[in-house]
Amino acid sequence: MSIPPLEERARWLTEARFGLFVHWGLYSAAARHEWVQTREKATVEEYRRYFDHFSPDRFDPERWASDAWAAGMRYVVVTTKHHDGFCLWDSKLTDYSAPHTPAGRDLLAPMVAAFRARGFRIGFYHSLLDWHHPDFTIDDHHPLRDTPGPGEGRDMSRYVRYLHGQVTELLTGYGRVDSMWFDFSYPGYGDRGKGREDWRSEELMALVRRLQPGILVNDRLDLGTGPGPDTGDFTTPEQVQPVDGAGFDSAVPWEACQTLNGSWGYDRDNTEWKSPRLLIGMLIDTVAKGGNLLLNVGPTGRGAFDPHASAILSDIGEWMDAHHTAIHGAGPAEFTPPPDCRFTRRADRLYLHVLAWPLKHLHLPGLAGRVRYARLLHDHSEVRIERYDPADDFRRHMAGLDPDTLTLRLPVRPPE
Ligand code: FUL
Repeated sequence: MSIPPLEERARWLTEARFGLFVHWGLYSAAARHEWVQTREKATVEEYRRYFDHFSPDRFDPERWASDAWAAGMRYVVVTTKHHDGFCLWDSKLTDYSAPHTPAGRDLLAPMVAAFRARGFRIGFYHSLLDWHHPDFTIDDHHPLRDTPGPGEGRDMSRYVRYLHGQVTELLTGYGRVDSMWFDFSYPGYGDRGKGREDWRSEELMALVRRLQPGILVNDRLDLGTGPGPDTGDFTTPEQVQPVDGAGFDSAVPWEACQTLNGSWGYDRDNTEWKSPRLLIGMLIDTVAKGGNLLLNVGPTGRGAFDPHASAILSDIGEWMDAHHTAIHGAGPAEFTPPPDCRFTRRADRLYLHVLAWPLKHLHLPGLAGRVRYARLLHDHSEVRIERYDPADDFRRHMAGLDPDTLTLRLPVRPPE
């Protein structure tokens, strides 16, 4: 089957603009960050206690999906397997999976079903690393290298067969998968010798393309990005708002991923929650620069969203309810915004996002004569356009404006 052009495959992604990232696995029970196994140098045996006690009795994927939908998210990317090697689905290639914990069942299938039923596009995060697999080579800069284990004698090629086999299971057992989110190769690291990450990335990419010709693949197989099928389809800046769309290949979509509090997995005592206002600002900034925002929630070991996370999603949802037309299906505009503002654009509508309320007047260079009507988006109240008598150069001169500049007279009270 032939692979549709990137532009066509990526249309849903750039239309959606906003997605939910879910990091959920055994580390959610430890509740101390998804890297807890390596941070605390736990051996496979020590870490197994989370496997033995993984009993997510509050797991309610319909609720996850409805909360995320209400927040304005339109796609989901879920950790099928994180670096700890634990599989949320019923893999035939290992017993280190949800059905073999007290959970007793495949947890990926109900998630996919719930999100798909709501209208979400489905993405699978899949770690290339595996701290559980006996043949995975723990690289030489990894804290786990000091833990007792087979060490020598590990056979990476066996692990790679396992990796490719699991990817095959994921891309044949759950219907259409819209994006594959591999994590991660470290460019150039292999040159240091020991611990070479050789995923047989080219073959893996070809396998994914063959199994799901319409899929999007991220950039973490280290094959570069570009519009061709042999490379990644989108880039994934992590925990950073890129300066602008530049620096990335403009033919390739990008998706910034961000946490709510610095940790991807549930981290009980981490209180560094970003405010809804900040996150909405990040979403706006991202769309204004032509990208997507993939915002993460780390559900608890019981399978519920942390109340802080739910409250944040609900606040974002309130904003999205009134402003989603400036986000969904929107993208960058060709005008330079004034300080503390961003433009997004959708067809002939220009959206001006005012991140800090200005002093009554807002001057928009290059827009004089190009705007028919202006209003606040949340309640459609008119925003007055200052009409200068072309003969009256005096006021213009007083404000230091050039004739190309459009001036809006903003209400004193910002929208709440
Ligand atoms: C990183 C991982 O190491 C983190 O745990 C997380 O999954 C993030 C999205 O990608 O590279």
